Order: sequence, then structure tokens, then C-alpha cells
Amino acid sequence: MALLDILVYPDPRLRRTAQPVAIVDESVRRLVDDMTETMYAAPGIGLAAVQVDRNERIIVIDASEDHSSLNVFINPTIVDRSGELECEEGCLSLPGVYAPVTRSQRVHVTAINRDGDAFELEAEDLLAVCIQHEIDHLEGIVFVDYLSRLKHDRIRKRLEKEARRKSPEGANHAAITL
Ligand code: GNR
Ligand code: NI
Repeated sequence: MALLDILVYPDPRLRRTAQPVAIVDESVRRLVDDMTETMYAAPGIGLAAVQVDRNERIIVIDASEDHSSLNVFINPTIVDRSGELECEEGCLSLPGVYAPVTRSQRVHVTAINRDGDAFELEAEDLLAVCIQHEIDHLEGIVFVDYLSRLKHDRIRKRLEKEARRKSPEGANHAAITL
């Protein structure tokens, strides 16, 4: 397994639209495993392939506290949704940025798993929020897109400035909470 580099906003590669996976072969399984390791190491509760510069419709999620609930979604589709929920979101591609976003409280998802088998899942609350956040990444959408233009600009300028400073590994990102 290998740790992958996570793209940081406003990297334009985060704006690409991921393509469906045709066959779950060894290379897809290797990517899933590397994404899982990268998510746990970050640490994060989800990761989309676009964030590690791979344009494929693959996401991994584990919203548990003990790495006990890994969910792998290949070619995920939300087929039904209901309710509303506001959640304070963060993103591994926006280090130190947290802001409330309103999403559906419940989603019904269809996808393919790591073995190539189709499955469906009804998710609520944090898991549902995370699924929506990750599927957005596959469409080139990041959560700050839902914030006001003013907040969005403030975050973009801040992260551009940090990138110019080429902050070395381990630089601490003072939290931006909106
Ligand atoms: O680790 C993450 N935490 C999180 C918290 C609230 C809502 C969504 C997320 S996803 C995020 C990891 C990430 O950036 N996935 O794309
Ligand atoms: Ni994210």
C-alpha cells in the first residue's frame, strides 16, 4: 500500500469530473486500498479519487471512530434523498477550513463495491453528509462552493497565500471558521 498526495484547493485538478469505472480490476483495487490508507493517515472520514489526482468515480468513507466501518463506493449514484441537515464540514483539500453546509439528512445510494458487486445503502446524518461531500468531489465541487462569494474568496485567497509561502510539511493551518 502507499500514501497518496492529496490535492489542495484551489488546485484546478479538483475541478475535474471523474469518469465511471468500467471494470473493478487489480489497479482499481490497489487505488481503493491506497485511498483507504491515505484517508486513515490524514486523518479523514472520507476521500474521493479526484482528491488524489485520479479521475475515476471512486470514494472511500469510514465515519466510525475506530476504523471499523469502511465503505467503498465505485460509480456511486444517489437515487433518493430526503430531509435537511446542517453540518460543520471540513475537507482534506481545504486544510484548516470549517464551515456549516446544509445537505440532505438521508440518502439512498447505489454503487459497486471493491469486489465488483452492486449494492445499495440507505445512509443518514454524518454518513449521508459524507457521501454527498465525496460525490461532489467526483463532480469537481468542493464544499466552499456552497458558501457566500465573500467567504469563498476569503478562503481562496488565504489558501493561495499559504501555497505561495510553500509551507513546509507539518505547517499548522490556523483554523478558519466561518
Ligand atoms: O474528514 C472529513 N471530515 C468531514 C467532516 C464533515 C463533513 C465532511 C467531511 S469529509 C472530510 C474528508 C474529505 O475531505 N473528504 O473529501
Ligand atoms: Ni473533501
